[in-house]
Amino acid sequence: AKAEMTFKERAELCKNELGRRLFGLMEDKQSNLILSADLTKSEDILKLVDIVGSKVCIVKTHADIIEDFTVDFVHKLQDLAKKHNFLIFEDRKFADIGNTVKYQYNNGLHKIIEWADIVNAHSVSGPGVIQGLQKVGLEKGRACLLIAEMSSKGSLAKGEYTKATVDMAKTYSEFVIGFISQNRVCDDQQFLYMTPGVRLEEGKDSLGQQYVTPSVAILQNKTDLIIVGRNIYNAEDPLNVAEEFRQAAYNAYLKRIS
Ligand code: 6AU
Repeated sequence: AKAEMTFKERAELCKNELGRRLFGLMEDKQSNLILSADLTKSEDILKLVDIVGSKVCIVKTHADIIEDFTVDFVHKLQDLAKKHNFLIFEDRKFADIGNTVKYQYNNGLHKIIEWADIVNAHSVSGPGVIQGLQKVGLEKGRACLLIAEMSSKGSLAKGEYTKATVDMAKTYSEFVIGFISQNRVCDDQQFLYMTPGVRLEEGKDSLGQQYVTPSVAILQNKTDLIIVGRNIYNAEDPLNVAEEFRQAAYNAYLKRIS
């Protein structure tokens, strides 16, 4: 079989500048680990991110679960992003018509456009969602991921829905740099495939979340990055566990390209 391309080689195929930077950053930092910092107090998030920031290429937020969200929090998060060299991904899951998502991205309390390098969107409403987002995002050098598959039990994002999502990404590849998916949903190497629902042991939670291990995600299902939340932020020693995930995910990638 033909050897797989490296992240740095794939960067050349990516049509979005931020996407190219991310491919490079992953190889430079030897990290294809994303921290999902799903805590509800800004101080706790900043503390966690300062501890594990050196191990991850992206920190993912859910701005709408933070009880004391302020511009000051955003500035501190951006300072940490510079200090540790990671990108910021707001997991907003836009899912409305283009005109509405444009406002949700640009306006409101969170002003996501001002601080999130990357956002994600559901494809359920059709290409208008991307058109709306890229109208404000492209000129600011931002990028977007489409949710092609979900980790949760009974997800409707499968089959034809997943295929149509891939087609949408190909049409808008200036702004769409990849997917949230459980599998390598297409063989196009310009895209990044990011997998949530990852733990050190397979299993599930009580609300439909389903977990695979880093090596199942990266080696078996051939995705590129793992997204880890609870298994890191609930750990007694988040730094140690993050390093364990970083090694497991990056070694799986190295094995795949060798
Ligand atoms: O590791 P966990 O289960 O604590 O957290 C997983 C994180 C959560 C979810 O909102 C998110 O990943 N997520 C997503 C994303 C990133 O879009 C999609 C999905 O299918 N499953 C999933 O868990 O912040």
